[in-house]
Amino acid sequence: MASTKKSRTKGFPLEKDGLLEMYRQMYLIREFENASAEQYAMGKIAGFLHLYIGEEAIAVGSIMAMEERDHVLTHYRDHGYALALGLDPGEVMAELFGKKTGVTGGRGGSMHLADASKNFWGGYAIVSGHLLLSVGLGYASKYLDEDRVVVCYFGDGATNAGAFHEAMNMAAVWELPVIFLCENNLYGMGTAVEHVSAVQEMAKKALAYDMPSMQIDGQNVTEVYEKSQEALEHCRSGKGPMFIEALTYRFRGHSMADPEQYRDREEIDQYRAYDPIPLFRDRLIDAKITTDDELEEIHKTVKEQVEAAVKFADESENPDLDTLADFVYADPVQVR
Ligand SMILES: Cc1ncc(C[n+]2csc(CCOP(=O)(O)OP(=O)(O)O)c2C)c(N)n1
Ligand SMILES: [Mg+2]
Repeated sequence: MASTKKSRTKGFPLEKDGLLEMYRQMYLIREFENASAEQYAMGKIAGFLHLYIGEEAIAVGSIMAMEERDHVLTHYRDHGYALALGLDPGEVMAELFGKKTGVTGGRGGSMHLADASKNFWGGYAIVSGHLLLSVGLGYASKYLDEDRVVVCYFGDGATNAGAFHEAMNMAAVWELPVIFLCENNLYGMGTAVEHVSAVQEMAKKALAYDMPSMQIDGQNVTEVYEKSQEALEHCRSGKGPMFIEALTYRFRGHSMADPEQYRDREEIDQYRAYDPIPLFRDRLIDAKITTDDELEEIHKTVKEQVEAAVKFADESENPDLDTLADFVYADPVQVR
C-alpha cells in the first residue's frame, strides 16, 4: 500500500483517492440511515430498524482492507456493511421497504441484507448464531485451499452467548482464517456491558482460546483499516483466527423502537465528540489532503444518491402475493 504522494498522505495509510473514498462511504452510510429513520417514522418501513450511526468507521475501514473474495457475515445492524461492500443504495432501501426490487426481493428487510455475488452472507438476527456460520465458511476456505478470510462482525452482547464460545473454540482448534470482529458499543439493547459481562475488555475473552487479539479505536477509520490489514495478513498466512475488539458507541437507540431510558443525554453527547465522520474530516483538512469545498461536493453527490434511493424504493412494487411461499424451502417441489 505504498503511497506515491508521500508528502500529501503523510501519516495516512492510503493516497488521497482512497481516503476520500473512506470519507464518502461513511457519509453515505450516515445519510442513508438518517433517511431510513425518516422513512420509518413515516411508516414506509415495517418491522425493526437498527441504525449503525456512530459506528460507520468499523465497516468502512475493515471492508476496505479486505479482498473481494473474502467473506462477510454480520448481525442485524447491517446497512453499513452492505453499503461499504458496494450494494446499490436504492436496492438496499427497497429491501427496507419490503419491495420486490430489494436486494433479497423484499423478503429479508433491514435485518437480513445479503448479496452472494459480494460474498456478503447477511444480516442475522439471532445474536451470536452467525459466528458458527463463519466457522463453517472458514473451514471451507481452509479445506478447499481458497485463500479467503472470513470477517464476522458482532456486538459485545454476543460474547456472552454460548455460540460465541463454541465458534471461537472450533476456529482456534482448526486454525481457521476467521476474524472475529467485536464492536463494543457498551450496550446490548438497554443493558450496559458491566451488568452482563464478567470481563469488561472483550479482547480478553480471546485469551481463553489462545487466540491473538487486539483492541482498537473503532472511531478512527484509518486505524481500523490498518489493524484489519494486520489481522487479514495473519489469517491469510495460515496462522489461524484473530479477534478484534473495536471500541465504539451507537448514537441512536438500539432500534427505532427504543425509548432509551437506560442512558442519559450527557453520556450520548460526550461520545458524540468521537463521531468518526467529523474526526476524519478534521484530520484530512488539517493535513491539507482535502478542503471543505471538496468535501461539500461529496456531500452533495451522496445526498442526491440517497434521495434517489428513497424515490426508487418508494416507487418500486411490492412482491406479488402469489410468490408468498417462494424460497421458504430450498426446493418447493420436494416438499409437496
Ligand atoms: C439469541 C438471541 N437472544 C436475544 C436476542 C434479542 N436481542 C436482539 S439484539 C440484542 C442485543 C445484542 O447486543 P450486541 O451484541 O452488543 O449488539 P449491538 O446491538 O449493540 O450492536 C438482543 C439481546 C436475539 N436477537 N437473539
Ligand atoms: Mg453492543
